[in-house]
Amino acid sequence: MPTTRAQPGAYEGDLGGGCWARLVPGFVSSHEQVMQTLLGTLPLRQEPITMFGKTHLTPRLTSWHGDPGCGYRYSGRGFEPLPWVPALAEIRDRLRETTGYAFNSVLANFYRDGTDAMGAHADDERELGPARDDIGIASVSLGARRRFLLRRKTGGDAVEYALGAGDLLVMGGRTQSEFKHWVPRTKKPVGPRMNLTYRVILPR
Ligand SMILES: O=C(O)CCC(=O)C(=O)O
Repeated sequence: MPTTRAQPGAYEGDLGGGCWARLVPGFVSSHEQVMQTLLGTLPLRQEPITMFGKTHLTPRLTSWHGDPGCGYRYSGRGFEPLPWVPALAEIRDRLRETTGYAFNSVLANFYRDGTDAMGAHADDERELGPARDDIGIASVSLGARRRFLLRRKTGGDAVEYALGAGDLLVMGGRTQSEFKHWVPRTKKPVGPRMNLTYRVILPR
């Protein structure tokens, strides 16, 4: 699959058509320590999800946190958030300042090794905001680097990042409407990685 590698270093990526992604390398400097704290705190587990009429367990561990009422539906299931824990709230506050988005929820994904993955999808559910044409997602990756690909729903080349080690990728504007993203499985030996995607959930 053809890919375009994202530039290293802080990077303002205009993807065209009101879509953009911005990479901030090493946003969380003590990323291994934060990951260990979160591993000891979050009730991470494999969730059953239903896709194309079949129910299976997610190939990664997850935990959903946020303000009360920030419920979220995906893959045919509704999730009510667990309360914030200090390490997640601390990063949320820095992200609010850095990006200007009023994040009120976060999904933690833990990839134990290269067999854990995330399939191609867009975070384009109706409850995400702050606006239909500006869905703000801040994705913070702790631990090992994994490939993260971003490609237009209509096809074409993918933009590829190697996200880990405290990197932050902010996606905004119409990116979720126009692009899909995914973290593929790998046969290469890779260490554990945790990804935190901060989101803005609109009130119901
Ligand atoms: O692990 C990642 O980098 C991607 C996570 C993701 O796509 C999501 O939570 O929607």
